Amino acid sequence: MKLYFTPRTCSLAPHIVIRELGLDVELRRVRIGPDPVVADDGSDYRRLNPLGYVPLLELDDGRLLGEGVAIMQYLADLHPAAGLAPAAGTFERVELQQWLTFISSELHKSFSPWLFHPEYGEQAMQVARMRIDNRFAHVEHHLEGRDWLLGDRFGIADAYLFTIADWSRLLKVSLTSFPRLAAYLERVRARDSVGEALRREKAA
Ligand SMILES: N[C@@H](CCC(=O)N[C@@H](CS)C(=O)NCC(=O)O)C(=O)O
Repeated sequence: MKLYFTPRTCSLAPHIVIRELGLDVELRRVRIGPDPVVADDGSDYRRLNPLGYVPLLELDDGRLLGEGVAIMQYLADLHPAAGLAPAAGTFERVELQQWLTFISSELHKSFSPWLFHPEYGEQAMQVARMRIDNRFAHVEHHLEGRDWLLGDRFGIADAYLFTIADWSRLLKVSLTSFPRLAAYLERVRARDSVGEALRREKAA
């Protein structure tokens, strides 16, 4: 398999999942932007993903899978014994999907314009900041008495929440009002899988 990724972006989440599972996946770096290209050969990335964004997973038989939450669930389901996602058809799985959707639509896509689209202007940034603060308060409340988002073990929702919430550091957003979230991010960062994914992205 190949994972098309860009360092420090949302593609880190499926990359962490790959490291958690110990999968032998080839990393292919993409330079995102108006004319996205695959970094090592300069080919037009839109020929693989017409939407131009990462992440994208290419299976060994050539099939392509886009959207981070779909990629993470696919990978977790290939190796159910690793326990990164509850079994499909259970209430716990739907709870996982509830969190994945929350992270995707309420956090990820609130951060995106702020991080990647300065042309939206100051007002849009202020709206994003307020929205993120409100959503972080929800996470902070949920983390009371918990180490991980769901159940008593690390899972794919944690890989995703870490990836997105850690953008706070890039944007110099203080997490002093969210001490549980801050401690949670350090807990996730301390995992071997996360260290390995960050190292490989830096070296790629
Ligand atoms: N819905 C997609 C969004 C992916 C996304 O926003 N990717 C960003 C990086 S975090 C990107 O590649 N942006 C470049 C662009 O939109 O042109 C997903 O969740 O996988």
